[in-house]
Amino acid sequence: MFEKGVVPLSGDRLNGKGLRVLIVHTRWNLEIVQALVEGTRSTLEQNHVSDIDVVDVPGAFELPFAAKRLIEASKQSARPYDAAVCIGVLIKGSTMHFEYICEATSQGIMNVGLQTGCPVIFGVLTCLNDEQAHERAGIGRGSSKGHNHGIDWGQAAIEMARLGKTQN
Ligand code: INI
Repeated sequence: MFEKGVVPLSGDRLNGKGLRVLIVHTRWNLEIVQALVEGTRSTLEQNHVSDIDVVDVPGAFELPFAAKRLIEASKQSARPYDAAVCIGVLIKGSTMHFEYICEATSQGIMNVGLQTGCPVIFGVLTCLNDEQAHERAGIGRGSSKGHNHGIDWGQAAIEMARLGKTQN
């Protein structure tokens, strides 16, 4: 049977021991964003990542800039970040410029990863309405609470951080 979504990893590929991870999140749509940050953070912790920094910015448009600055600054320290997760929620209808922000944010986040060499996870929900956004953060108000995508982003951060480390 077809199962939608990513096939989860298990075993050592999900072992985050010794990794340092940055979470940058927006204050736009904060109730939903907080659930996603918690999903990401608890997944990292459950998989033995003990060094996690959490920084907030106003909106999704600011995520790439902040991630790039913080990743670059960490390279001057004894422990550079091994991965970053950018988290935000864009809801169509809340703004006329939804499409522009989605485009700029997704391209920006991809570029930060490629330019810095630090894997950056795209933790931005782009939703048609509030209901979809709540469900994708695991806080749906209908019969199903949905699935918290922060869990997937935490796992992706560990997988990609480990990939980065084995290539060096
Ligand atoms: N930022 C978001 O993170 N989510 C949104 O839904 C949103 N809407 O709807 O406008 C949003 N806008 C703000 C934008 O990201 C910037 O913070 C702002 O334009 C200042 O640069």
